[in-house]
Amino acid sequence: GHQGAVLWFTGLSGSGKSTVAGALEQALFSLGISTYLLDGDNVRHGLCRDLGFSDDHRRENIRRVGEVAKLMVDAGQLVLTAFISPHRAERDMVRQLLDEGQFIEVFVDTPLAVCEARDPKGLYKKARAGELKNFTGIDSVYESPEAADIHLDGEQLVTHLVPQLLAELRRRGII
Ligand code: GGZ
Repeated sequence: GHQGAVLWFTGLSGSGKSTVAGALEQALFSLGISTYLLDGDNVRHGLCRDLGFSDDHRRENIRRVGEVAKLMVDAGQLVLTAFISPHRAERDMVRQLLDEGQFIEVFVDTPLAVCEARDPKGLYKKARAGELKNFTGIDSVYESPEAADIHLDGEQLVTHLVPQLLAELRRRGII
């Protein structure tokens, strides 16, 4: 069995949040541990379809995701979330919603230049060209965690990062 908790991935667009969270989810599945991954793909098309990328809308996005994650943790789920979540205040707000030890902030620390070179969806290029406004890291803020529970080097391969995460989950008694 496992304890309900949220692994809250935060980082820039292109940092690897979704990739690492997805790979961790697969590894946990192989261990017989069920998880649920909340990310922009399943949230911004439904629950948060009315929200864009202004600071206020990002705040509301994170507030809603935090409340949903809390409900799922109350139901005993191990929840993974992959949102930029650029503001320290909202990440701390979600931490306050949960019990001590149930909120695990994971900083996927990938330099902006590396994210921009990866540019998997061509969004940095559009942002630099002024075709996409309020883009995180270009003309919208990203506040790096000062004391993340887990600090990942986003330039490492997932084959290195997943075992690191599994070890942290074991150490905390989550799995
Ligand atoms: C940042 C944007 C923007 C702007 C669209 N700024 O790399 P992606 O494409 O797949 O992930 C990004 C995603 C960010 O949504 P989140 O819900 O994680 O953001 S937040 O936590 O700040 O609410 C990116 C895409 O949406 N995207 N416009 N202006 N990312």
